[in-house]
Amino acid sequence: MQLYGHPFSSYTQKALIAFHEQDIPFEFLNLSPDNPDVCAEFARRWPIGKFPLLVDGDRQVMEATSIIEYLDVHHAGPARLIPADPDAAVEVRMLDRFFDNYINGPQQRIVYNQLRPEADRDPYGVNEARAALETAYAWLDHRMAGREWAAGDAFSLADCAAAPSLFYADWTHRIDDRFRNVHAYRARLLKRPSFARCVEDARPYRPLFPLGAPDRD
Ligand SMILES: N[C@@H](CCC(=O)N[C@@H](CS)C(=O)NCC(=O)O)C(=O)O
Repeated sequence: MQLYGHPFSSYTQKALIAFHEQDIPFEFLNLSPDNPDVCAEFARRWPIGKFPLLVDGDRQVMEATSIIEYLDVHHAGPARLIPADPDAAVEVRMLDRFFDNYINGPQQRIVYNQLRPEADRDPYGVNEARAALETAYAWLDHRMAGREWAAGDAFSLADCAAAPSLFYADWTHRIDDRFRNVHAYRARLLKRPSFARCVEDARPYRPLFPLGAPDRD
């Protein structure tokens, strides 16, 4: 299998966590400007241009969640990232949507705004995104009281989504200290070997963070 992505990209990391969790062999195709052929092939395969993208023989899977679902169906080891029980799986998928839509969504809006030319920036939209993050942090703090992982008792797809989302969201819009359950959960995710490996592999790219990477994590 081949995974197109970039080590510093949150959604690439989300998919990489699943590969590392299950120890699934794959080739990583880095979408770096240093690899124009890889970038051209990716653009040909997926004109929408969002990564990661998985290629497995004739099969092509886009969207990080769908990649993890695909790995779980075709390549998973004994530890499933989507529970076999359909009702437990609903909960996992629901939390996966929460992290993508309500944590990573607003955090990406703030970061992408920063990449625009100054005259085209949207302070109103940034304020909305910051308010949305505050609401999401408060909801998550309540949700994580007494929980180790986001859904059920085991590490799942939802935690794959949570790890890079919370990692970058805290850089973009600091998680207030009063959200102790969120901080503890983020710290647990950072210690998880599958995600710790992503963070280490991405460390050289920190100067690329448009808002300036903080000197921690
Ligand atoms: N819905 C997509 C989102 C992927 C996404 O936003 N990827 C970012 C990198 S983290 C990207 O492709 N950015 C490049 C661009 O927007 O041109 C998924 O879940 O995989």
